[in-house]
Amino acid sequence: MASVLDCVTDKVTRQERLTRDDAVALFATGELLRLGRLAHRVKQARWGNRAHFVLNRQINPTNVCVLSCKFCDFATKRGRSNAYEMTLEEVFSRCDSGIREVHIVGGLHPDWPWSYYLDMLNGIKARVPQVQIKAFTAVEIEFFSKKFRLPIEDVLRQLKAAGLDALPGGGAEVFSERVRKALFPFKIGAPRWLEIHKAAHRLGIPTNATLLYGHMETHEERVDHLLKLRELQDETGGLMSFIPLAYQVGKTRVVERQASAVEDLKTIAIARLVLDNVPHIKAYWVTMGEEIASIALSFGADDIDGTIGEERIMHAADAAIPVRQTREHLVQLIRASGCVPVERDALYNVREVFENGPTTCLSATPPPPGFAGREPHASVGTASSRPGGGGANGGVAYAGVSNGS
Ligand code: V47
Repeated sequence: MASVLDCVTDKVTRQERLTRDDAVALFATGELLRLGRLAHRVKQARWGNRAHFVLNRQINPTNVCVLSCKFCDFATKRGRSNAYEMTLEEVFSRCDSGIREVHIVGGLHPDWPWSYYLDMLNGIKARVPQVQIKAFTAVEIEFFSKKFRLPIEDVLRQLKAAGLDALPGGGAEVFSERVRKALFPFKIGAPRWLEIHKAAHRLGIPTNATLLYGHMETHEERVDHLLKLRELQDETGGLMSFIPLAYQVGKTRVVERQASAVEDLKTIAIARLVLDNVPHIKAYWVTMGEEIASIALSFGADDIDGTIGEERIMHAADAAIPVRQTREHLVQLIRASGCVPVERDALYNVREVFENGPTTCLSATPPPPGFAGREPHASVGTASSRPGGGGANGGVAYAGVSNGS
């Protein structure tokens, strides 16, 4: 009898879309390596041996938040000992000229004025004009709209005029009303998240999409999440990247243990197969750990995010991984997985391709203190520059995928 992998391999070869039943069955397969190989072949058809990374800096301006989601260790209330609020100068001090992307996600602060956010983006662009700003999840956009009594389109237009280049994928959690009611009842659900991303795409702002997995969701709910994103992408084409975020157990302890490596790899591979219209699948090393993230580059992922610099959301939930990586380490991590490292910007324009270079033995040891992910180019093998090349939607999924395993 044909296995689910036999059927799915045939479909992929015929460039036929996977159904909900296919994807749910793939989560139950025992043929992990075969699933990974198929997803890897689809990734290779689009990106060859390349794997992307970005020199970025993550900024979480405050953890003060009007919401109290049951899975979130990051959010707190004003006046509590762990609460912090960055001044604009503190935000600016984190934007050095060696980075290509700032990624800004924070709590929903009850008192900050609208001008704080606009001044933040304007101020970053004034200081480091070449840096692209990926900022504010759909949940934050909805909050701004309600708090400052502006239609979503106006919020996005004003942020764009101030320097916004893209929206991060957060706030999607998992598109299930059952899970929303249990874990984040006061946060927007799927319909509003999707509407906000559609509005961004209409205004020419590309976005990412995340999935928070490994808590109380079922495989069916994970698949339904992917299908909603595929539908959105069919309509707008504005998604750049899909990022599954493994739930960090921390103190919220919705479940006792983080998702297994097998779950991580299956989620990446199935996302690559189901999201045939989303160009990039990101293995986020902060939540997966760098070892699984580098293996995920052979399971359909083509991106490992970036140097990060300082991350507080997952680290509030006790993520074990160091807070920052050097450019050299990411290059070596990608090389060690057999891929060609490609440095990109926030919009997936190619900046440098590291074609040749030594693959050294890697240890997972954190970089020395004070290393802020900013390395001289010459230190990392041989790089060939292609500024402005590539782009978010390069390549065509499935082309050149052959049958067999
Ligand atoms: O929506 C919160 C998640 C998201 C936990 O666009 C947690 O490239 C795991 O937007 N365990 C925000 N996840 C982060 C975000 C993001 C992250 C990486 C890349 C991109 C991108 C965007 O963080 C939230 C929520 O789903 N989150 N707490 C936790 N304990």
